[in-house]
Amino acid sequence: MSRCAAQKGALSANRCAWWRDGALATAARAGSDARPMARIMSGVQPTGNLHIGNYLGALVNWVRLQAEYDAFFSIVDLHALTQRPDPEALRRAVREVAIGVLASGVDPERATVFVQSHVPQHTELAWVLTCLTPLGDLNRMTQFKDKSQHQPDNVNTGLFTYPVLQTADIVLYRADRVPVGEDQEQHLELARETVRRFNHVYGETFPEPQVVKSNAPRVMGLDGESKMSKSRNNEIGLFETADETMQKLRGAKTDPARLRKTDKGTPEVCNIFSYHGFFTSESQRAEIAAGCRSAQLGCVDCKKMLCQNLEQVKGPIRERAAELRSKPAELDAILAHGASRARAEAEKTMEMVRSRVGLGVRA
Ligand code: AQP
Repeated sequence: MSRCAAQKGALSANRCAWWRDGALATAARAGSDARPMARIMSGVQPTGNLHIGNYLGALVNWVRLQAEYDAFFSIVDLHALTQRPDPEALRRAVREVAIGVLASGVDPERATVFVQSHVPQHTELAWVLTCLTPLGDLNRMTQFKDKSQHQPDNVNTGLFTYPVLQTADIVLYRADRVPVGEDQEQHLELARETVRRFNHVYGETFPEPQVVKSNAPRVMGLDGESKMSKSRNNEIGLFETADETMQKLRGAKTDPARLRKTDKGTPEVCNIFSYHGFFTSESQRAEIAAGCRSAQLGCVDCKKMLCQNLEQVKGPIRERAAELRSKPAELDAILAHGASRARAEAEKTMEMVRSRVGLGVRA
């Protein structure tokens, strides 16, 4: 049985053929190898604890897409070096993020889950692409400007060339699609431009990766001012207990008009109500909105409801994570298997790239 049929058992033969034909056509156009399924690639940085922004903006999508695509998901530790983490903390974060990815439902039997630095071809390709990327293109990247402000004492070159490494991450696997949050769309546009430039200079090599938009492209942080981030101390952690979350929610901003419980509010301007949009049923949301407008429902009660609903999602993830943590050898085996498959695919690409750009001995 083909991998396509085996993995997508429930899908009809026609649908399977559609995927295969689409992927073959893309591969033929790009001059790459024939593949039975279209491919996606995405990554997450081990820069701290995963939060509900990462979960809603990325992981939910990954779990959905792994059934439809040949999926490559990476814990991008080389990117995390741009924040100069403590070495032990980085090693720990790599494992914790991998655990979070798996506990959220990514299935290593379906998707290739691996650590970026276990595949040295990422840095090799990044250098080739660096030499093709105009300085002006990187100067326009807003994430570089944001991060430079956020870490003014460590504005390193890696932070500046981050989108080039990200492009290498994607094209190394000749990915057709890339699921990302809104914050990464500018980088994706740069990746597409780089692919066009490479194909123009050296001949058709890579497919142009398309963005797969998430249903939660930008989840705001608890400060209500910037997007939820691992490194901004404004997150609701994916592994937090209900008590820990409630502790954070108590201090979180709501509608500024609601200074007292008797003040009437506007749910649409409340950051907490925006989280209800992801975790609360429509009927309960309607009740909360009415209670807020009429001042029948206080902010603390609204936060308690959110905490309960969050726990419905976080509780099972926390349990699966605890189980994975108790079996470190199993996690090592999953990551070793993922790295081995990723390296094999990456090397196929690099053989082609080296030959096209004039490195090594021509076959
Ligand atoms: N707040 C968010 N809302 C929606 N999606 C988000 N993502 C991150 N934050 C949000 C998505 O999660 C994936 C992995 O992100 P990342 O770890 O590679 O880098 P990031 O976007 O820089 O995430 P953080 O949490 O903000 O990390 P730090 O603080 O280290 O910079 C991506 O698909 C991203 O879109």
